[in-house]
Amino acid sequence: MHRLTILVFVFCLVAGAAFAQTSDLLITEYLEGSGNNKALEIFNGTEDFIDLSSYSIEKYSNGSTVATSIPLTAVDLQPGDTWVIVNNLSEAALLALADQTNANLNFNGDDALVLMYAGNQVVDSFGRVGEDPGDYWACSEGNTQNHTLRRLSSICDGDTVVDDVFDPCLEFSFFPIDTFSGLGAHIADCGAVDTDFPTWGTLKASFR
Ligand SMILES: [Ca+2]
Ligand SMILES: [Ca+2]
Ligand SMILES: [Ca+2]
Ligand SMILES: [Ca+2]
Repeated sequence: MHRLTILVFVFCLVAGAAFAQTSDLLITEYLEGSGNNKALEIFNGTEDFIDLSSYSIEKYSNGSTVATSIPLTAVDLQPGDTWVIVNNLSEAALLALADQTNANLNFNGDDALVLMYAGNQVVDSFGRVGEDPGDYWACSEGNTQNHTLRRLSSICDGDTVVDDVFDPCLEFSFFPIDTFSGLGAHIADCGAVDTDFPTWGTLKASFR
């Protein structure tokens, strides 16, 4: 390769790596509020636009292993942007924050939720599919009923194992019932994580 071509090539690789954040879409907020107040926030922490039409939320109620599917709207979600899905019977203040409403988004604390790609590839999950925990999954900080749970900024990869033990304290912080203020934005502190690009070592080796 010409020297300049190589320089441009290297620059693009480094720039790509620097902007790479999460590995795919993430569930970054879970709101199980009063009445019909229910919401999920999905975050695009990658460097690419993502067409949401290939994704769905699969809801497994009360320990069931059979899902109700909630397709996401066919839009291209920008890098760094969020998509907020709200139950259509939620109160007006919550509906005002919705990018999409859906009547099937009606979990109440003991229901597992899976973010799925192309109907069969698990991208992220919340709760434990196949387990009815009683009323909710709990840990030292709180539980999954009548709370808002926000994904920790340190989480950069989805929970793709849908049926292992679910400890919400490991990846979420807890807020009081009907906390809406975090919906519509998310910070991911993931640095330049990316395995798709060569390291400096492999780059140097390719110049020899
Ligand atoms: Ca509730
Ligand atoms: Ca339930
Ligand atoms: Ca899991
Ligand atoms: Ca948020």
